[in-house]
Amino acid sequence: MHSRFTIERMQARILDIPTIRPHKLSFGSISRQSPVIVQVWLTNGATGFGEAATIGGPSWNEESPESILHAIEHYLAPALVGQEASGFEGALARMDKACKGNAFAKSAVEMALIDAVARTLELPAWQLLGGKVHQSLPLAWTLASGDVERDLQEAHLRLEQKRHHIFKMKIGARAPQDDVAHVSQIARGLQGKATLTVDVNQAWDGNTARRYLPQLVEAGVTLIEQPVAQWNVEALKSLTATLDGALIMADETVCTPQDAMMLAREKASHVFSLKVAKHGGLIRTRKVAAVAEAADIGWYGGTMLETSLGSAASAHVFSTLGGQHHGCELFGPQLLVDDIVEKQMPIVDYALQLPDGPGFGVEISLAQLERFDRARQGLTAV
Ligand code: MUC
Ligand code: MG
Repeated sequence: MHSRFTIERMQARILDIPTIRPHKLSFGSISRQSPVIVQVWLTNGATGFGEAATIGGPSWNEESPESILHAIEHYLAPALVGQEASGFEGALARMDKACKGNAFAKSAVEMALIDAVARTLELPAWQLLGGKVHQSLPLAWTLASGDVERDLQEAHLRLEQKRHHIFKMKIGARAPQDDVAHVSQIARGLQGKATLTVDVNQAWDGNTARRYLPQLVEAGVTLIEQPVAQWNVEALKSLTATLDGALIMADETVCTPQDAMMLAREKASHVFSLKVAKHGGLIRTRKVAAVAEAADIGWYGGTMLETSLGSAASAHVFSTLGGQHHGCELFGPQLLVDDIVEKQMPIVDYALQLPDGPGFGVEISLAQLERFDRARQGLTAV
């Protein structure tokens, strides 16, 4: 039986978009982002777009732009074409049956389905996700140029422009004492005008974290993201129990609702960084958030440095979440030299404003998709 929402066709492509400056993380430096963009067409004539971005190919976790494209073209699209788009849980189940794991790839497809269905109904996506409770969220910026002077310049400018007053520093690439010195210099330079957080991206072992995190707290850091390896739940647990003056946030460790449940049971984090890609879509992001809320764990609106498409989709699901939140970091569009939407989400008084139009409230520029298409640019994997 053909419904109003039958999926007619799906197409995916990799874009390559340079960043405005090198972005340095514990595992390497990136100078371009390579989001995979999915477009889905329904038989009713509606179309929707989805996105999944990784950072540094497959160096943030197992998935890469190339693996995402492959999974979509060879397994996920064939499992869904001819099926019903509006039964999102059903679509997720079909994708799970066709393909284990591959959360990023599934998230891009689910995002496109939600966009297409919401556009058919002329509703913003948040209406299909439980209704919004936030119209805006405080927006962090990441200082990751690797250079103190440049970081401070960026921070001062963004404070002046009233764009950001939460700054996250990416550490873990250098010796821990050098990271402490770098963070302390930034903290002194900002003289209490900003909230400071760090993301170690799994770089430290438990003993290094127990030794150096108190020094970062002393310097003024209040939120510490993924200080130890993804598997090191014991260290996350001991830090959560003993570190005074700052909160421990899980990122790479919390992907599935089962990961969330395990961390809640182990009391191994104060906050979860939520990311649509690693949870496998908007619906599953809500499931992870539900575990957080039930366990009195806070949430943070994380990013994989998506364009305005993935960032707007993330903003829609984050806008529906109750419980304690610590703002968001959907600043990807600002780190890229250009975007794929006609109009970016506004930032007012240090907060990202939810775009309220149909779907995710952003209009894709087909010309920009063409311009950054990897196949057209003749580029290869990172
Ligand atoms: C991460 O691990 O959180 C988010 C912001 C940023 O600068 O890098 C990412 C990845
Ligand atoms: Mg992180």
